[in-house]
Amino acid sequence: MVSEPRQAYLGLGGNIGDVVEALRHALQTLDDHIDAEVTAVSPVYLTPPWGIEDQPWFHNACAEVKTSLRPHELLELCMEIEASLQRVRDQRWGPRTIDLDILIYAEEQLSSDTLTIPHPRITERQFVLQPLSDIAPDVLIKGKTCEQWIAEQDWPPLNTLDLAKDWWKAP
Ligand code: A4P
Ligand code: MG
Repeated sequence: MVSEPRQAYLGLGGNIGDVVEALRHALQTLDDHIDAEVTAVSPVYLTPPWGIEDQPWFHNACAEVKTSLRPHELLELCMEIEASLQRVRDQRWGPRTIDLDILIYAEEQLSSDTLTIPHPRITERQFVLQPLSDIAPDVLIKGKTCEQWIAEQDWPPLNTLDLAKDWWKAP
């Protein structure tokens, strides 16, 4: 644990089973953790599969988290949540019930065997840039905002699910 809470951004997605329910579970578990608070969540986007195209479309969202967990502790928590949602790792970029990626952790830049921050593929991915721009419009990634990265691409617009603003919270 670090003493002062830091601001982190997470990317969440999945394409097997009831993904909205899995996203809710993941976000509530994070928020219930004593050392983490979910402070903003994007809408849920329907996104075409990236990497391996022959698989169902994904649901994706991004979340802002204030946390006193260090980056590797936050990764451990994310992996525990994935495990609790029966995430099976068999194929890189393949179908999954849930995937939690740490996109940004404060000003941190680190690269170890298990963790690279900022996440190395943010700027190539509409399914990350679009929801991230909703909750972090001013955050710079490699010197540009998400909107600026999106404007450089020729991506068709994405649809969101028609959910309440606080869709992830328990009713
Ligand atoms: N790892 C390193 N850095 C990080 C980080 N910043 N955050 C390591 C999280 N994990 C990080 O991940 C493999 C390892 O990456 C972890 O053990 C961790 O130590 P994984 O989740 O087991 O495998 P993966 O997700 O299949 O691989 P990878 O490379 O993380 O894939 P991505 O980048 O997560 O992409 N299409 C759409 N539309 N929406 C999606 O959400 N997701 C993927 C997966 C592919 N296509 C998609 C989507
Ligand atoms: Mg991943």
